[in-house]
Amino acid sequence: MALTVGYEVEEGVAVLSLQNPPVNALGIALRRDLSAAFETALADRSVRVIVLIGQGKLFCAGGDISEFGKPFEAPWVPELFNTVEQSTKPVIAAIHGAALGGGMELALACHYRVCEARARIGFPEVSLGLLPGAGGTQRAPRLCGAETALELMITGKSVAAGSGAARVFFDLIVKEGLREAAMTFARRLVEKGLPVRRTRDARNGVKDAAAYQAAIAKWRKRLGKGGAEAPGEILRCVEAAALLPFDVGMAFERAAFDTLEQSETSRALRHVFFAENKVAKIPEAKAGHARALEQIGVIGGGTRGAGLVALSLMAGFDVVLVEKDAPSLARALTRLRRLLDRAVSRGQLSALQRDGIEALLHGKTDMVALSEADLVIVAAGCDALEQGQIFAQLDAVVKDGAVLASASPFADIGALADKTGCAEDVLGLHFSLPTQMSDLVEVAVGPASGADAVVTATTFARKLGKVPVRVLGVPGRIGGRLMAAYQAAADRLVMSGALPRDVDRAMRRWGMALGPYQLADVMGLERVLARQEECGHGRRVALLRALIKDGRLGRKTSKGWYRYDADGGQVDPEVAAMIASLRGQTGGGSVPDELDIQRLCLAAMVNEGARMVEECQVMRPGDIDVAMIRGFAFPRWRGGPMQAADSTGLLSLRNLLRTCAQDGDAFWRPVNLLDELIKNGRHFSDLNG
Ligand code: 3H9
Repeated sequence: MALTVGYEVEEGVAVLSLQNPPVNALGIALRRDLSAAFETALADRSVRVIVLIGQGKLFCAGGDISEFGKPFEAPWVPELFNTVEQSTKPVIAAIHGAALGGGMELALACHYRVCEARARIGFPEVSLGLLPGAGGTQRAPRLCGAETALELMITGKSVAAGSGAARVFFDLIVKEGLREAAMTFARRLVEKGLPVRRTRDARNGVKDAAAYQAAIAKWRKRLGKGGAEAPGEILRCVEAAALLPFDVGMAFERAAFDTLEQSETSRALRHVFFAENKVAKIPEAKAGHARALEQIGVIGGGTRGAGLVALSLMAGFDVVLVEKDAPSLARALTRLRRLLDRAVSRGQLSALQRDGIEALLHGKTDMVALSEADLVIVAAGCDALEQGQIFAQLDAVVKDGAVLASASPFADIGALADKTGCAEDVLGLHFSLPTQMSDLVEVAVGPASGADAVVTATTFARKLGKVPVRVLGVPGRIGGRLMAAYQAAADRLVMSGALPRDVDRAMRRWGMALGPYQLADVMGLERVLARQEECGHGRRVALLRALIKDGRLGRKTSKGWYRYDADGGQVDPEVAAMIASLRGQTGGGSVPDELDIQRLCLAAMVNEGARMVEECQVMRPGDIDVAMIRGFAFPRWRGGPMQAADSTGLLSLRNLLRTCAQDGDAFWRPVNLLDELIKNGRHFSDLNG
């Protein structure tokens, strides 16, 4: 097997190069090879200095995340880094690209550090529900103090090595020519006879005890009492760095790391890390090529359309916005300006840039204006008939090779493609709302969608800073269908004795940003009704229909599931009375408690997700998780609904669904995939490939 660490000696300098593509992660092979290379360098009497450098695009992206949660194999990372630090010959880390997590910890275990100014350094472990577990919490503060260490470790953000407080870690920062600079640095060390310099013995960062404690106190206050586990553990470890001898601090860090590594939260966040990488792997990527994209056409300047125009302009595209007539166009432009102003106030755009990008916009009332567009997104036409007509008209005006996309989550892409003579160029691009805030774009692939069109659409989504998730072009997409199932579960719970506020509270406590009824009021009840009907829940919406009939349309009418006044949403006795009356008609049931609520809502979403996996509408369960986290405020730390189902236990969810299905409603029947997984002792995570 090829070695993952290169070894060469040049004029008394041993150069050990990490060669473990794609990111030089510290997997078992690299750890063994690095350990062996160190032994060789230490034993080689001609070697005076050791330089550690990364091959490829970066120095090292840290521990191999795929090994976490499994029994570790020696040499384990902290021990290996201790060996590096204990080296009797000076060790220099030469950093380019990035040194992240364990990669930065490796650099800290070296005696000297040389880097490229633009290299990114940081401790992203917190985003995996972990802490730097290879000495980072003990070594970094000894160099940089508590404030910088906590800032880096608790936010998890990477920074340029040559910027601000990060400079303190480095002995030499170069613009380019890293290897030569490191070699010169090494030779100079030998010439000057400079000794090893172990970070464990550094005192610079901890000598001002008052400043150190002030930083700890500041971050403790900022973290508050509750919250995620990893930041609290990071804080305690960094505090320990100033109080405990190094080796005891290391043991303290190790214990905290082990606990976090075994936690459900870290398991879920690690799952999300890989799911977000995998979601980009789509079959079309192999065969397809992205077409050139200069001009984007958007038909319809409503909330969704205006949002799309704003995003496209901000990404630097020339945009043609088409509305049906001059007044509609004027309204769309006003909406658009409001969005751009908001982007300025959020700091996403400068006032100067806003004025500049407006020059890229062409507002028109005739589809002929789309003749040069490379991609046209149809954000108008509320029903299939209207969308079909628009696609037929578009076909006559657009140039060959233009990609035609429907922004509607309910469009049947195959049916729309049939209205055109270019079925291979037709697909869906569903941006979650609000378009400016949400990261998700569901790329809906029809039976005839060609690979080039799909790759072009995903490239476009990425240029807008979004996460594209591939789904088959059947109505509802991922988010629509799972949110409709969630709502159906909530309604069932309300009909069996819970109140909307109980459901909302239970789901917020579970981690959702808003409960289903709060969300419904924000969305507008008519939109919720349309979604429920489109997703096949037409016979489960009696209550919703009753509210709409009563003029309760959500926040926009100051009453929906709640009543709104200056103090926000209040429980509305009239709604309670309507619920009671409908319950009287259907018989009601036993009152569900918080756990019942959380489990049924999850079970409904998971059953719908499993249906999509079973019917091959999504490529993997992890794609559903990414879509729900990125587009529908599903708590990231739960890992998405499919991961949450794995953690909760498929058997208990399946049994709950079976109980619900006893009333004859087929929606609640567990899909076969659930039975199959349970029978074979498998999980959704086993289907992620
Ligand atoms: C840690 O270090 C803990 C220590 O404190 C203690 C240990 C005891 N492991 O993102 P890309 C894969 S925790 C395993 O497309 P880019 C990734 O899945 C670690 N795999 O590249 C993908 O695989 P595939 C702390 C990893 O250029 C491929 O590499 N470090 C790891 O767009 C390419 O990745 C982090 O959290 C890993 N550490 O971005 C850094 N990293 O091709 C995580 C990547 O099969 N990594 N892969 O889909 C990143 O943030 C980005 O990969 C990076 C490069 C910015 C480095």
